[in-house]
Amino acid sequence: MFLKKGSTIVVLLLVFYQNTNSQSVDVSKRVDCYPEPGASQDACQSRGCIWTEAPSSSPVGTPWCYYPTESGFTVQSTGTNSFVLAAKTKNPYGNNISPLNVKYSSNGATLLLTIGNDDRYVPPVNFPKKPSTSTESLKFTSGTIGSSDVFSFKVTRASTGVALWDTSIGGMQFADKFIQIATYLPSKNIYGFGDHIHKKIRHNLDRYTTWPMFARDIGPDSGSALSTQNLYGVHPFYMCIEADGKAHGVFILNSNAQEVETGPGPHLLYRTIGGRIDMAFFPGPTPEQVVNQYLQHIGFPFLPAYWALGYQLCRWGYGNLDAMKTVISRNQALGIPLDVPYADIDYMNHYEDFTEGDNWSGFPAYTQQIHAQGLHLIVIFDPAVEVDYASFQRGINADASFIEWARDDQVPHNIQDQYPMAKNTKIMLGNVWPDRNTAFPDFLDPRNNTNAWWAGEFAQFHKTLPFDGMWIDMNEPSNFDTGTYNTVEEQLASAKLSCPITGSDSSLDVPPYPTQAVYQRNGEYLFSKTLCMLGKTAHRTRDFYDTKNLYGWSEARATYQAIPQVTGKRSAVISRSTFPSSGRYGGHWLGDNTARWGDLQTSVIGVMEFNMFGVPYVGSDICGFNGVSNEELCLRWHQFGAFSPFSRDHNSEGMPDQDPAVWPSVANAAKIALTFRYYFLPFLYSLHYNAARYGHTVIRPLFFEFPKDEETLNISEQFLWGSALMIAPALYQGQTSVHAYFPSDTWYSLQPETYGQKMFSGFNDVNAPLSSLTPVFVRGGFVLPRQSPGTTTTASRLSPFELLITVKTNAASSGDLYYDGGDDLIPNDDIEQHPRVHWQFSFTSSIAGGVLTGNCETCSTAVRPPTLDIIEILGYPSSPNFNGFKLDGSSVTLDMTKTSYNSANQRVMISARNMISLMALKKKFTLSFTNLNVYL
Ligand code: MIG
Repeated sequence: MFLKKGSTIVVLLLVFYQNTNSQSVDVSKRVDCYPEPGASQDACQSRGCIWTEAPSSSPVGTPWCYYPTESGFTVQSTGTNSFVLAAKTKNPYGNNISPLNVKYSSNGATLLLTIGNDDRYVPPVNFPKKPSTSTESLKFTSGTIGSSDVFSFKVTRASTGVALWDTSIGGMQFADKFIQIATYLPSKNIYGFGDHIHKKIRHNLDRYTTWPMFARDIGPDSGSALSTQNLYGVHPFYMCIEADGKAHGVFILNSNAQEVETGPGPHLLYRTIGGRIDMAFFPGPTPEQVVNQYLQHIGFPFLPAYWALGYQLCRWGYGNLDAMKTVISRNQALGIPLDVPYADIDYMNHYEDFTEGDNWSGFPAYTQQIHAQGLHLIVIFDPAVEVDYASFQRGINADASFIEWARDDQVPHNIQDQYPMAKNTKIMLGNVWPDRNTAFPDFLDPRNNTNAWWAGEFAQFHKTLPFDGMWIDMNEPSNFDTGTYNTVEEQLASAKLSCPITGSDSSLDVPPYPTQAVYQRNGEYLFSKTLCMLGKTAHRTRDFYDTKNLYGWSEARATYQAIPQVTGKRSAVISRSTFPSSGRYGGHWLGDNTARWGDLQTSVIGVMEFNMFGVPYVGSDICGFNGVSNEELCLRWHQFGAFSPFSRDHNSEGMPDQDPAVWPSVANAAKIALTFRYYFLPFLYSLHYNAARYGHTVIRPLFFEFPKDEETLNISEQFLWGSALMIAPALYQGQTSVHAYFPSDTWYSLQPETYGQKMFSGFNDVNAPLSSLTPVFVRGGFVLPRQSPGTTTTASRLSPFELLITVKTNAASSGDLYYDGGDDLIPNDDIEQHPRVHWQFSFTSSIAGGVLTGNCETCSTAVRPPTLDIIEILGYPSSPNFNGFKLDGSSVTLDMTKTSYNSANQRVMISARNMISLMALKKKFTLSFTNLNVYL
């Protein structure tokens, strides 16, 4: 008690010290004033900032040059929920905009805040912004910093008074190309921001770390201790768990190059180089509710076709169709569940979209063949099209837009004029996979010409090759070897796309502060490996500088929206670049990882993070993409990958084969893990339905379900399917057991060796055999639907349904089952109108017996689900009387060859052919039974 009081005094003294002496800010609370290289005392002070060397005991990355706390804007006038600010502090990267508007409002329980005037660029993303609900509310209050007149604000949780944001740390800036805002945070439990490689799911706020967010064709680097590189997509969203376990989320809508610096204050500093700051604060109070509120705002994920939940086998470098056939059939021959063969760019004619190469002449016939087996085909498409063939000509004819130069005198005619189809256009030509130059479709064209042409290309090609899903790659967008120029002569001398780095045309390509995305890559620019920022998009209405991060998002949308006229069936689009709300249109693979253990470990975190980002259909390249994989790694990766919503083995060109059939041990482990997956697909599909219909996650970190258990807050190598199934994969070389954490609750093992056993709470070492099932556990209190697995989802979904009921003492068990046509379209994404059955189950038991009830929440007679034939109960303490089962009051005759009670592991198995109809007409059922040793 005494000690506590003492430390409070110390804190108060520090605050006092700061307020009275603006010349020094504690090393943990500094807002960096010189984020680019080359800081010096003079340069720092000429920015109006403070220079204090940090002692070596300071947190890693402590800035020596930092803003005075009392820096930012003052209030010029105050309106209703709004302020007009005036610049007070100097901005090192241009003049601060003054007057500057700040407005806030609420949308249900979500608090919205905009900083920036109406003439500023706003990303054209069209979010649904459904009002959220919560048991909690947030409050906005404004104030001034210290004894100054500098504006600051707080967003507080009304119930506890905890400040989620408190900008009195200072340092706010708002120039045309340099905007920043900093805030204290209520705790160091910060999750999200993407996409990056995180070695732990929780950020490390004991040090200063800057994470650039700028979509780029850069593969994940899990090999170094810390790699802060931005990857393919941009997700300015984070979640925070407060000291009492309550969660909130914050989203900043901005599509410019941007970055976030987290620090030990705890605090964060957000910077962007364009647009404005459009924030949404989500009150939770549970982590799942935070994601739910976020998804109400940005949009719910798409529902993948059922087949897309099957195992997928891919590689780059098949060389020809026969190579592909060989790999697919050798895995099928081993009985490995397999739904989706893939073709990478190899299948194209000279890497031209919508064409087939000479070595692939039998591809359409093969596609018919795999369809006949109940399999589905996904093929790759790149966004950039060569400017000398039919697809491009049709685009020109259709008046589709492509990313353009701003003016004709910027066009390098030496390149342009080689192409009759592009000659009289301003289209910015690049170089990607095709032999000759390419154009980049402008999917933001508001006239829809581009998207209509794009859909038409798919539709036409589909008539030749009846693929089922679309894999869209290179959409950061990636361009090879983008160069630089100072003069027009230099530009004309280059055979490649080059961008201006001097002169008035360079203002977008070489802005005053290009973010760490540039500084951390020596010699690079914003345009490196992509197009020039001065390009025009959205049919000449916007700068590529502003919209670049939306490229993959807009391509995913165009591709998703093409599906009805292409396959005419529900499908799956997999996109490399993503942005908030990409999940509405497709899934994501985590990009070009490497066949290393570290990459397997970070994959677990990546899958959890993309679920927070509203892209639940996600997975890593199983066995590793770059580099040579090996038997043990590939085996463990399959044991984990079988539990990723998107489950695909993928390999780079030139690497030795790594499909399961290469090694008998991998084939065996993959078969076991995938067979388990296929058994539980009805549960996984129901989770995806709940994501699509209500805005939920599919995969959850442990802290989502147990946020008050501090131990869970940094568990990075275990995860849950929904609330009920916990997976603790082996992720290290030579590992034979997993030191797994079991939050205080009832957990049953589903591993065959310990099946049905209750697990102790806390850390347990669980066996992780190479030759058996991944450590997987089910939580008490749930009802999970499943179906006896076939080797395709097409076959599996015809099996009778089963329920796995897990008992939790003194509590009911509940769960749900979603079933529909599996691959029928959902017109206008209106899932409410979609023909389906959605059952809610509840199981209660007492010493006397048990009762299972089913209620069909939404029931369409157009859907004909198989019957429910098998019920398994784990943790049932006494034997049911198998002669006394009643379904809606009538006796049920059980199949006694498949019905049993095992008292050793308290497991009940109940089976009867066609036991319970799940058809719409039923609407509800009650199955009840008494226990044997009870005499009433
Ligand atoms: O420049 O299509 O991330 O999955 O195999 C590489 C070839 C292009 C990158 C993708 C990868 C794919 C590869 N692509």
